[in-house]
Amino acid sequence: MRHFTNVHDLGDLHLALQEALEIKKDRTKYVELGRNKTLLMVFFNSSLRTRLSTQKAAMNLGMNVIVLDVNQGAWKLETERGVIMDGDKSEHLLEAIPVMGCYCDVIGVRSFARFESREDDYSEKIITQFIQYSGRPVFSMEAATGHPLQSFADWITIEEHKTKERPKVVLTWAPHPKALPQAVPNSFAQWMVAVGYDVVITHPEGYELDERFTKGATIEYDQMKAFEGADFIYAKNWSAASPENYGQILSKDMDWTVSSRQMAVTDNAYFMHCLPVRRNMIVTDDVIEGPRSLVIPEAANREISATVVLKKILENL
Ligand code: AN0
Ligand code: CP
Repeated sequence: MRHFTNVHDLGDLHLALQEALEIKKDRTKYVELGRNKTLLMVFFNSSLRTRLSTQKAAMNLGMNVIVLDVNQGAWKLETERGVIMDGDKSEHLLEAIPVMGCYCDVIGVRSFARFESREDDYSEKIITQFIQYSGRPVFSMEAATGHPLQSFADWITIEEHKTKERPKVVLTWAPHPKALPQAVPNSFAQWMVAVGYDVVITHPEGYELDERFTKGATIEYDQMKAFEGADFIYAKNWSAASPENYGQILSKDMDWTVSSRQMAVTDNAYFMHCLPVRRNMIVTDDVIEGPRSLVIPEAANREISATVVLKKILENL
């Protein structure tokens, strides 16, 4: 594998899952693979889990790691070509990217949707430029429209906990005070369909996700109906994805907050969320603290998904 921005980059998914379970038993089994190789992690946005788990994954593989927080200490970067740079931005991404490539062997990029233009976000303008101009393998640490390292970890977590061959997995929208990207729900829907689960997505009208990610899933606008018989509930807020309302908040309806009321109609479902989560907006205290909550095992599996992805990239260097 050269670059990783999508479930389809990983190749045979079931082999990848076996590798993940093998690595989980012996995390440093491939510690020689990354010796004298350097990972550069570039963050345009905040992170707790991705930062720590990806660095840990690189350490499992014996790599050296450099972390760059672009907005804290680096020059402000211009991203548009053709701009007269007489404002506050001192450097252009078109120089910065190849320079970054000089100091490392692999680059991880976190660059959220900016909500300035749906076209720019959905063409993955920033991470695509890293792929084009860095000369290095690039992987997504959450880009504008996807967060595949998260979905891979979510999949590992479901495989570890499922009791049915083909569980019912429900992705539910939940309210949030700020406009959030569609990256996590996009990747989750796409990954869950790709591995063949029974996938239902529920959200208020207007929150339809792009079909390129949801094809194969069932859309159900009635949240209670969607939850019936579910084995896994995956909550997430996202802002509107449609061209007409792109990036807007259309609802803050607290009836959608996941509580014991909805969990009661599931088949004793597990609760999942990628974190960070706002309690009593997305999910009530009792559900996230309850015995069926998987939020911590999911986060733990981020180290595993990142180790598998980095291993595959290193094997192809
Ligand atoms: C981000 C998002 O919704 O995409 C990161 C989630 C992993 N969340 C926030 O910005 C709160
Ligand atoms: N789930 C996740 O990616 O968390 P961070 O934003 O803290 O990295």
